[in-house]
Amino acid sequence: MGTAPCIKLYALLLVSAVIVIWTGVEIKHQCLALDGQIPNSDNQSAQLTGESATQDGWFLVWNDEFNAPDGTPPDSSKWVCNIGRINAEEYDTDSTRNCFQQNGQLVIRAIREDYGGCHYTSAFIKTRGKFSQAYGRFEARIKIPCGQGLWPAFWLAGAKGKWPFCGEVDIVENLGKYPSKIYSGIHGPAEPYGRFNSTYSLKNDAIFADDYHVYAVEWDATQIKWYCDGINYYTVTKEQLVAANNWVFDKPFIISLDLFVGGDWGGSPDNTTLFPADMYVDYVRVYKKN
Ligand SMILES: [Ca+2]
Repeated sequence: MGTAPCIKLYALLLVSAVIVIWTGVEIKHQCLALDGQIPNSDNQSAQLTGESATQDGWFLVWNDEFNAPDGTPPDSSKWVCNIGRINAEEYDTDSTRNCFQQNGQLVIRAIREDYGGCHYTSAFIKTRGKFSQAYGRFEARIKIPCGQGLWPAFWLAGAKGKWPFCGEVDIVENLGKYPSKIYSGIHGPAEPYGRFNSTYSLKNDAIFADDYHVYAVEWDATQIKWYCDGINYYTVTKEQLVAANNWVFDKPFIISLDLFVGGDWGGSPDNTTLFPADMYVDYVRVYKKN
């Protein structure tokens, strides 16, 4: 074999190796289709008694472990469903096709279907009129979906007043087209689309949708701190927000969970987006300090 064919062979091998590696990376970042199986939440919702009901001085005051029988809707003593086209492109329903409990978790399911003048249905539940609290640790263990046009969120809103004057704390939001990044922050009177926000990524840019993660805020009279799996990745202080005329965080807030579809921020789904798309919520827990 002469030198030139040998170089060609090496070049071919190199190109093949690059293609194999590149394909592997692509597969890693692909949003996988549901195989019809709803995952098990790994039973992180054990009995919350004694020691397990406290952590780092926080006492459990409200929770939903979503352990009701498979197929049941969210507990109406804790949640209300927002119905209609609220925010993005989907029609939110109170149907158990879009929101139900299974395998010890809440499933919020976005479906591609024509309904109520929209091309998608999904669900948006909140604790309005059922539960609100000022300050505390608000946490949820969630497996979000991914895919262009999906917009899952776990967030708090001031129980009274009009947005943005009521205030908003976005514990976690994700745009499905950026599956390795979550968004967190606040909105207030001076910052409807404000500058008090942050993003967070996992090690090696892992996809959030690949696993359950614990998303939380710890909020008191002086600051709000954001956590993912126990890591504090963002903090805003009352001092900063007062200076920016944005501190409206001394009053009760309600909890929201939703899976929006489309909208100005993340754009519409496209032919790569897989439906149905599921957001799995193992639990929501709220703690208070003594
Ligand atoms: Ca659970």
